[in-house]
Amino acid sequence: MAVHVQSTPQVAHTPNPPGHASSQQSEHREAPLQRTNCGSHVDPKMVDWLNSTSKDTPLSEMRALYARNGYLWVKNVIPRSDVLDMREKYFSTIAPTGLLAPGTSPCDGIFNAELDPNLHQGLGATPSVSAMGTLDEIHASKEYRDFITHPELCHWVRQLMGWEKEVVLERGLLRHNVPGSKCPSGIHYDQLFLRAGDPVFVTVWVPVGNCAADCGGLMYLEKSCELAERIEKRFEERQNKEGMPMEERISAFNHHMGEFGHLSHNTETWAKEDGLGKRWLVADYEAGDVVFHSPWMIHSSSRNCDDTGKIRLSSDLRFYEDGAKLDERWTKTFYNGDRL
Ligand SMILES: O=C(O)CCC(=O)C(=O)O
Ligand SMILES: [Fe+2]
Repeated sequence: MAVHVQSTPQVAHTPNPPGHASSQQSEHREAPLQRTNCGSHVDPKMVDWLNSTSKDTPLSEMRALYARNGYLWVKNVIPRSDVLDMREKYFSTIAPTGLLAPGTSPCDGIFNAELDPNLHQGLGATPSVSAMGTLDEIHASKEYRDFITHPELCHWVRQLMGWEKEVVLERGLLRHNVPGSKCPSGIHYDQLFLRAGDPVFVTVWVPVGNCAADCGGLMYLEKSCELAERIEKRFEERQNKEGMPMEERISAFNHHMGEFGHLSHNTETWAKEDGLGKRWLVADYEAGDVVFHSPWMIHSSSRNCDDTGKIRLSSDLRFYEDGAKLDERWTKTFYNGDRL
């Protein structure tokens, strides 16, 4: 068993007020400045905390929260040691590319400050050519295959969604984000990338290691599912008008879309102009947490500003109910060049 030295934040179970989505806590902590690719930071008035839910919350309440908010962030779903084993596996496999600070342990995942962060991006951005084979290897590894079918994850998906049997898409992704590099994930909702299937899946975003709000994790646009559905309808109308071939329609990279298939990389301007002035919700995630989010929930990542050099690592997985119309393109293990 690996030795894990990631420290647990002092307030382990309620890092964000209100720590429980339905709790009565009134103390309010200022959200930290969120740095992105555009401007120095997002207007603090547009940033607030994501609410976490403890796993002993009644299921009916959790389902209601998921339906109302488009996400459910649950604490302590996966044993912390299983998550940190995955972190160690990832960084020890990628260490020969020189990513890690000399003398540091793979589980800590500390970036080598001598390197140019923008040349050492992970998936979602532009990984270096030297890392590509390694990323393929990690995604195909037994450890990662076991991780995406973790019994706790599958149990929670079945329970939350009320499904008898779930199917996990083989194309799960591990994404690292080094301090100082551009944000890997622009603004999007996941259905954009899985248009060949019905919008009935659930995404599970798993921080693989602690990830404080200034460490480049996901931020969610509050109550944004209806907005995303309207945006997708507009895309469909334009595609119909043009008579766009099906193969292009299902692509998140067709000519209606922005860079990398995203709606925008300008978090503040987009939220103000297209996002109806909604706020970005951020979080101090911990190893063991998971966030379930809807195919329509709008989200993006922020810049990793961790001053200890900690690399953000996360995994995102998608589950459908057995028998649902799923996006077949995502049923194969990720490899560089799969163009999805
Ligand atoms: O981790 C990221 O940067 C992106 C993840 C994501 O978009 C998702 O989980 O749907
Ligand atoms: Fe996403």
